Amino acid sequence: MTGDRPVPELTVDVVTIFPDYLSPLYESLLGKAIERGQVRVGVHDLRSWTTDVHRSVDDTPYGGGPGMVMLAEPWARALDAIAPVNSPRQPRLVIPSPAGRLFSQAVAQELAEQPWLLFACGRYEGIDARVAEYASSRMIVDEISLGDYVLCGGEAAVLVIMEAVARLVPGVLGNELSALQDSFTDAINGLLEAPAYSKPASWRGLEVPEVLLSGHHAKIEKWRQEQSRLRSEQRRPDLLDRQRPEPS
Ligand code: JFB
Repeated sequence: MTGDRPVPELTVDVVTIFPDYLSPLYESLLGKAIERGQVRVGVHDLRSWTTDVHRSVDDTPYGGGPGMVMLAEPWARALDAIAPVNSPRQPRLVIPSPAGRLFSQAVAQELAEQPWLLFACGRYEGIDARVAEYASSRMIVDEISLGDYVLCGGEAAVLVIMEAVARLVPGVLGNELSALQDSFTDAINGLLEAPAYSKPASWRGLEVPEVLLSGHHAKIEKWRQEQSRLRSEQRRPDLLDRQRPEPS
């Protein structure tokens, strides 16, 4: 026995005041990758870096206004403990925020190429803005928004981001090909996928489109491309505007 373990391709640290919220990270795809030693996950309670008896993590906002703001000092102590100031190895710091750049498949791809991601989950009205400024002197800081709706904190965003990222990490996804073929990543298309069907061919009076049962691969491919275009026109016309022009 050598005791050799596979070197993780991806390390993920998450700082939050709700560590239990991140338990889904240990399930499914990522859970299997953790078992195989390809991914390392650390979830940390921000309150362990507080110093007062009340373990305070928030206070009122300067300039007034509703709600509370997360204190800079516990965050700085957390960052310094997880990624020491003089260490040459630094994570990409991802801060979910309604004011971040919009998350997309391209951003997921970019994050999947990083060896180490550190997520900072805010609550209340967010984290004192100086924390991002402080961290940016030694690590790349990425403020990311999932979309134009308001969440109560960064935890749910981390779960979404990690689900999108994990399946792009080589060796993490079981089916290596499907990550490349599906919606948004399809290099040829950039459109929505055609609808999918499984057995039985006839179900409660509803039929699978005949062509899919034909075994005629060229016809099936043509049908799927038509469906892809139709669906995109109906549901996501914005995707057609980004189409590569057809050769004339
Ligand atoms: C993320 C968050 C809050 C400021 C803060 C921390 N797409 C998204 N919407 N909302 C968030 C998000 C992402 N990613 C988000 C982190 C925090 C929301 N809040 C609450 C609400 C309003 N203004 C605190």
